[in-house]
Amino acid sequence: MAKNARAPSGKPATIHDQNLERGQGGELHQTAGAGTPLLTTAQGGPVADDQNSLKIGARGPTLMEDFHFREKMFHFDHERIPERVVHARGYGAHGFFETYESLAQYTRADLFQRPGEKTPAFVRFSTVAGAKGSFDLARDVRGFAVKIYTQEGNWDLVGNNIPVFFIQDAIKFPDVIHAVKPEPDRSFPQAQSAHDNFWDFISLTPESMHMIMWVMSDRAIPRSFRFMEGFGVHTFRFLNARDESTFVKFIWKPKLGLQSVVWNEAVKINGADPDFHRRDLWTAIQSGNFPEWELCVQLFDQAFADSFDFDILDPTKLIPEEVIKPIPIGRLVLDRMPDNFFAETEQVAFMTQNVPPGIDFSNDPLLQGRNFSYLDTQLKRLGSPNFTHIPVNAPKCPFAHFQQDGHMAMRNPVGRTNYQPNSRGEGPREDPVRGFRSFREPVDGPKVRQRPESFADHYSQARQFFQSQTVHEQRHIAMALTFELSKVEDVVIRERMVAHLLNIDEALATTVADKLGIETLPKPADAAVPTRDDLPVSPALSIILNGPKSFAGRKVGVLVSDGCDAGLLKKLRAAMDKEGAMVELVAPKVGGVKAADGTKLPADHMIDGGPSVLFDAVVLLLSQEGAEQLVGEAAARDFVADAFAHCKFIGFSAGALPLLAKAGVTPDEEDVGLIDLEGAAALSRFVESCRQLRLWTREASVKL
Ligand code: HDE
Repeated sequence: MAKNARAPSGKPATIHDQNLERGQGGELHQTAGAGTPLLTTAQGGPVADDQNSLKIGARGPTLMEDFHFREKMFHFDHERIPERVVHARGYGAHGFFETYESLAQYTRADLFQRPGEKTPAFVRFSTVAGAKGSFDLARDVRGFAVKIYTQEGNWDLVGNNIPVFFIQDAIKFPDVIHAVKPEPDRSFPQAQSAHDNFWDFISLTPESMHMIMWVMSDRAIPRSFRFMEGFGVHTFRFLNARDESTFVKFIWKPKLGLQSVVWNEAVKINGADPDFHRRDLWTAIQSGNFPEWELCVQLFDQAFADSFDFDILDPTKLIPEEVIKPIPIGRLVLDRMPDNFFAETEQVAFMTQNVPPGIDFSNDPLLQGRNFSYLDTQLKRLGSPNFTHIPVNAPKCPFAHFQQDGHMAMRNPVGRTNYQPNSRGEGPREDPVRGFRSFREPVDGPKVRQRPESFADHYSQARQFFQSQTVHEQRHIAMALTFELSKVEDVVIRERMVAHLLNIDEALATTVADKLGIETLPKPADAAVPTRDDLPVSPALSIILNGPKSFAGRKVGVLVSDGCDAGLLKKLRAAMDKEGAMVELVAPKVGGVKAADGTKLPADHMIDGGPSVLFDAVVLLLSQEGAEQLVGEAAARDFVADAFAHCKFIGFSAGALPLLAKAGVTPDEEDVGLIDLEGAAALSRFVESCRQLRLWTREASVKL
C-alpha cells in the first residue's frame, strides 16, 4: 500500500519555510521541495495544481475532464459511514490485559492460563443516546466495550458502566431506544432522556425501575472514563478443560476510584468543553498517566443460582458484591491512543458473540438477542462482510477459513482448494479438542413467548440501590428525577412515575412529587409481586463510599493575576506533582501574567475559556490588585461561585479575598473547604482535603 503522504508532524513550520508561491489570482501554491513528498491522486498520478479546478479560460466553466477534481470530491462525498444506532459518540484507546493467576480451574480460555501474560486490547467508551457529535456530559449510560485480542480469537466484553439494563428481553430494545432518542417529529431533544417519549415508555415498563435508579444517580454523569466501573451485565459461563461450568459476572474496577460530577456542573461542562471526556482520556494517555482497571469476577455455581433471591438470567438484577465478593483476575491498562480516530475508534466492531473457547453465554434473553444484533449492525455500518479485514477488527492470532470474496476483500487466498473436506490435504481443518464448544445444557420445553415468573420483581433491587446511597447521592437522585420529569409535558406521565417511586422509597416519591408540585399523591403502582424490604444495604453501590484514596489523576485550576506569588505556585505545583495531580493556570489573558518577583507565568486558559467546572479543585492565587480587577468580570466571579456551589475545595491567597467576597463566598470556620494557603501547613492541608474530592456537607447550604 502507498505510504501515507501526510506531512510528518514535527516542529511547526513558519510562513517563510513553507515553499509558498503566489498564483495569478493571488492564491498561495505550496510546491514540493526537498523532504516533502509529491502530491498525487489516489491512483498515484502526480498533481500539478491543487488550488484550481480545470476551466475554459480563467473565468470559464469547469471541465468534466478534470479527473483530479472529480476524484477528490467523490472521495470527500463518501467520507462518512453510518453512525452507530446506539453508542454513536465514543472514544477509544489501545492497551493490554494482564492475567494475575491461572484460572484453569474455572476456564480453559487461553488468556487466563499464564500469570503475567499480557494480551493486546482495544477499548471504546461511549454514551448511548446522543448522536456522534453530541456532548460528553449527557446524563446517560456509558458504554464500556473491551476487545481483547487473545491467542484463540477476539473476546469482546461489550459492557456498560451500570450493571443492570432497562429491559429483560431483547425484543424491547428498539422501543426503549426509539423512546430515548430525539422525538421523531421534532428531532429533539438531543442526547437527553428528559422528554415525554422516554418517560412515557419507562412509566409503562416497570422492569426498568432498577435501571432508572442507576441512570438518575451520579453514575450517569461520570467525571472521567478513567473513574468509572464497567460491567458485563449478563451472567456468562466459564468452562474448564473438562467442560464443567461456573457462572461468572464481569466487573471492571478503576484503579483511581469512582468519581462523578454534579448535574449543574455537567450542564456547564457541556458548554465549556463538549469533548471533556475525550480530552481527559487523550491528555492522561499522552502524558503517560495510563488509566488502569482491574477485571473482577463474581463466580457461582448452579446451587447458588437456584438459591439466590432473583433469577441470574434477569439482566435487571445484580448480585451484590457483599453477597459474592468480586475476585480480581487481571488488569487492563490503556497506554496508546489510536493513530487515526476513524480507522480505529469509528470502525471498531464489537460483538457479544465474540467469545473464546472457555467462555460461554447464559440464556439471558437480552444477551441472546444481542448475539444476533451485533453481527447484523456491523454489515450495515461497515458495508461489507469483510469488516474483519480492517486492522482494528482483525484477530492477532493465526486464523484460517474458507470465507472468500465480497466487497473490499483485502486478504485473498491463493491456490485451488476453497472448501473442505477436500482430498488434497489443503486448507484448515476443524479440531474438536481445541475448538469452541458450548456448554451441554439440557433444554426442553414448549415454544412460548413468555416472561418467566422469576423475572417479576421489579422494585426490590431498585429500593436496595436507593437505600444503599449516601444522603448526598439520594438527594442527587431525587433532583435528577425532578429535573427530568419537569421536562415532561404530560402530567399523567409524571404521576405514573411517582406511583412507581412509591414502591421504591416513600420519602423519594414524596420529595419528587412535592418538587413537581403534585398535590395529591397517586396510589402506588401495582406490583406484580410484593416488594421486599429485607434486602441489606450494599455499600459497593455508592460512588462516594468508593472514591479514591488520593487526588491522583485529578486536576487543579489556578486562577492567577499579575503580582501573584510565584513561590507559592511553585510549592503548589510540587505538592500536586507528588500527588500525581495536574495543575493548569487560568489568567485574564492566555499570554499569562507577571508574578510579583517578575517571573512570567504563561497560562493554559484565559478566564472565559477556563471555567472552574473543568477542574476538580481550584486555587485563587491573586494579588490584591489583581483580585480587585477581576471583581468586575462575570467569568471570574462565576469561577469562584461555581467552584463553591459544586462543593469543591478552594485554596486562596490573602489577595483573593475581594473576589471571594464579590462571588458571595465568605471564608468561615464552618466551611473547611475554603483553605487559606498562606500558613505553614496550609498547602498540605489543601492537598489532603482534595483527596475527598468534594465537601458534600456544603451541599445543603448551597442548594444545588
Ligand atoms: Fe448494545 N448495541 N444492545 N448493549 N452496546 C450496540 O452495536 C443491542 C446492550 C453496548 O463501542 C450496537 O456496534 C441490543 C446492553 C455497547 O462500538 C447494536 C441490545 C449493553 C455498545 C447494539 C443491547 C450494551 C453497544 C450498535 C438489547 C451493556 C457500543 C452499534 C438486547 C451490557 C460498542 C454496534 C462500541 C452497541 C444492540 C443492549 C452495550 C445495535 C439489541 C445490555 C457498549 O448492535
